[in-house]
Amino acid sequence: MVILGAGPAGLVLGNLLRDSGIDCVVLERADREHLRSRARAGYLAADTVRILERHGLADGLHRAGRTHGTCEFRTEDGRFRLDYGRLGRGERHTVYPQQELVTDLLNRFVDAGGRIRFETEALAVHDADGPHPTVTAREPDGRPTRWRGRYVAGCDGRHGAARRSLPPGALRHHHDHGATWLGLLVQAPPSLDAVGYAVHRRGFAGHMARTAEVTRYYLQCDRGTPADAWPEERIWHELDLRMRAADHGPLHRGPVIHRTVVDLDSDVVEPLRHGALLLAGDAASVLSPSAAKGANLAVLEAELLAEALVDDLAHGYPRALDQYSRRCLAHIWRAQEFSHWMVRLLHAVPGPYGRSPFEDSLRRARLESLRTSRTHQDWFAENYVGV
Ligand code: RFL
Repeated sequence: MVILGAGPAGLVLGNLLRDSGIDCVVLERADREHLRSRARAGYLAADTVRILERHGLADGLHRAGRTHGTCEFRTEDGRFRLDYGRLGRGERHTVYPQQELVTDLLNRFVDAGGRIRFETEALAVHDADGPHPTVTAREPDGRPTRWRGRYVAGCDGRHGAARRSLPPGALRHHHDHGATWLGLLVQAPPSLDAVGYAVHRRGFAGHMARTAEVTRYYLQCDRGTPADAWPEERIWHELDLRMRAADHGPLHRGPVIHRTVVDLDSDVVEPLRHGALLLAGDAASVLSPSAAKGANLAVLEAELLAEALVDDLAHGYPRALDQYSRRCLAHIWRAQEFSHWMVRLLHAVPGPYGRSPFEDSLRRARLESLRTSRTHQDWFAENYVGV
């Protein structure tokens, strides 16, 4: 079994297969240090935590993660809080930075004798329509190599070799939400004890705790803005205005330690299985980060895929593998639907004729419904924490 990519999807899959005695190798383009420091997600759903617990992969997040169950919306009409941990199914997030989770998964895999090749870039998957697929790769010294396995798991993200190797018939749904975020990691404690979503005429701003010393902020910016375009002064000025710091309290400032620009788009590959090539995580579908679902789906899909592969390879039952794509797509489209709803709740995206007062009024009505309707709040909570 060859696994492409050592993100949450590839490493959960690798650990579960190894624990079941299935021989596998993980090919990872980056070096170990890069994996340990790549900051992305932070909010793990209750289902994700249960999956990690079930397989003995949750020690780190139990030690250092913090549960979280409140979000705050700030709008021109004031602010309101939703204790989503008490709404819907009564479930909370666990805040645990993705790079910590990846480090835990990697350590556990390597300690158990798992094989991983760092700085080895997969180039293409070949012969996926037969029983002997291969992967061509480039070793750290530039040498080409070829890897064989009964199956290849494409867990190498949206720009990886798995997607490039899909047969012409594969369907790729793509939706551009039109909005762009400047994502910032700031060396400062969180400014509020809630996830903060600010809807403002100047654009969206978001606040998400990461650790006691590091906080993530997002600022909507124009498409094409380079990550380093805004000086720190401008960043804090915009955050103060959009988060309405003058009304609701100052933000804790600190140096910006990381910047990234994210165009909000979504896509889904259908199906997730193409013969011996199976997709999971971002390689299968990408969600806008507005609803914090990507890493959670990656873990869920990795568990479903591991179970199906063990059924097939260890017990000779191919049924779960045949159903893998259909089962994942049901979760993926639910998550896509909710994150699409979140994008429209939080942003004014100028259309071809500029800003639409009609859309602005719809968004205001949506927020008002969320503020006042318990039914709407329960629906929100269930979708916000669930995968
Ligand atoms: P990953 O984590 O991208 O890992 C893929 C791995 O594959 C390697 N790779 C290759 N290896 C070999 N050969 C090749 N040709 C290769 N090409 C790539 C890469 O080096 C990498 O190590 O994919 P995976 O495992 O599917 O996990 C997906 C998640 O990382 C992603 O969905 C989330 O980070 C999305 N996301 C969030 N998800 C959440 O659930 N909660 C959040 O709070 C959250 N916040 C975020 C996010 C994504 C963000 N960005 C940067 C888009 C915040 C941001 C800013």
